[in-house]
Amino acid sequence: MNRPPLPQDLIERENAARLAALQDEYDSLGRALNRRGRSIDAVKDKVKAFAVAVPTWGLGVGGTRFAKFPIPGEPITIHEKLEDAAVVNQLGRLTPTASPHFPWDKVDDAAALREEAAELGLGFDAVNSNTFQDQASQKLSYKFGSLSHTDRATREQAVAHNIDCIELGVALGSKALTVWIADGSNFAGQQHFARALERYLESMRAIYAALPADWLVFIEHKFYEPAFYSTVISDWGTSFWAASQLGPKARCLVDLGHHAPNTNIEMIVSRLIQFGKLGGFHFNDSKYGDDDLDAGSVNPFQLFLVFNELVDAADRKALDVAPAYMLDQSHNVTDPVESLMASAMELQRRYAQACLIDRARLEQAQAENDALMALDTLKAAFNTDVTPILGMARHRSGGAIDPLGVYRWSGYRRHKQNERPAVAKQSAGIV
Ligand code: LRH
Ligand code: MN
Repeated sequence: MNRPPLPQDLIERENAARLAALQDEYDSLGRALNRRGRSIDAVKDKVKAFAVAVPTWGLGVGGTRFAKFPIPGEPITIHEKLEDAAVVNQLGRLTPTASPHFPWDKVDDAAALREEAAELGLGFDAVNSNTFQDQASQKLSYKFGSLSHTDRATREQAVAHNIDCIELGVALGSKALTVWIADGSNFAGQQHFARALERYLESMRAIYAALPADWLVFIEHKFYEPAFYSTVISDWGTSFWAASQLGPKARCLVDLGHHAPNTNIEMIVSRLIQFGKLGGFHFNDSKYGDDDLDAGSVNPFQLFLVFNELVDAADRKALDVAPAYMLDQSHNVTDPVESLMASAMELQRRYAQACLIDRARLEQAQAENDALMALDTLKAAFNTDVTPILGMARHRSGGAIDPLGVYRWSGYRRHKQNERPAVAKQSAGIV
């Protein structure tokens, strides 16, 4: 990281004041885990290797159709967003990549942007296409769909955009394209379900054919919104079918907020792993719809159970491709840097706990149908406070033991307020 956004000595100074306490807590947890036959250093090393990508669109403040409340100093350009992403990574040391969205992040010189990001210690994860909005220069509207539109020219326009995204992604060093489409209907009878899906597949075949040899395409399902009667790619089954029709480079992406309330998402993850089609995640949390809340802020146990499936699969060598971990959140009432840091560490926490599950004890309980012992085995890990492991992993990676404290202490957002043009209040008005 040649151009760290924060003075590294600030982090070192703050760490120095906290190291003794951290070491004491780490040693104490280490002794407790030893009694459970676990090596705290082994878990710490796994945690140090854990990484998740931040969404460029999550670095600005989010909003709803009712309103958006900008914060002073929020980033608008991709350049400002990368700077803030570098702060998240410098303090937490677990978000070394950003996932861009086109055309929101489009630049004329992608190679220069790649260099700029590298200077900040960042790379690029999967690129995201956008055929759910009409751009000013666009000829044909996506009002009635994109890759599944009844009009061939509109489908071809959407395919061409996705191929543009691949070319931009190649220049940025990315290795995957995420395709989420809003296509669907608002009224019964408005759309022929089967024909729409056939048209979608035909379009995806053209996108698939344009993928470089070492690339993947992630199909992101969502059960509703913005379509409110039917959605073309509404669930994991349809996504799985499409990915299977396309070929080995097509995988399914699980956005945690894209399921009906109380859906057993960890079982969907298990199925996609078993069927060899799990490609990646958009981590967030939700209570009602696609709320895009901070990961683990509503249902941390579900997040832990998702990582239980991932750690179990890794132990069984059931994953031919490492799933892509990405956050996809909308920060309406918090500072995006703080929310992304906290959310990335929340994922790391649930992963660390999943690494502590006594799998032999769990398998025995499952074999003996000892339901309570099975749950107790999971809860023993979920109830383990792994804070010292996360702190030590950050410290050993050059990050801050207390990232939130150091961030607020640094006054970074205040500095940016003076540097960046104020964002006009946008009364979205019911859209
Ligand atoms: C759709 C979605 C998709 C992105 C968008 C910003 O709800 O999750 O992943 O393209 O949010
Ligand atoms: Mn998403």
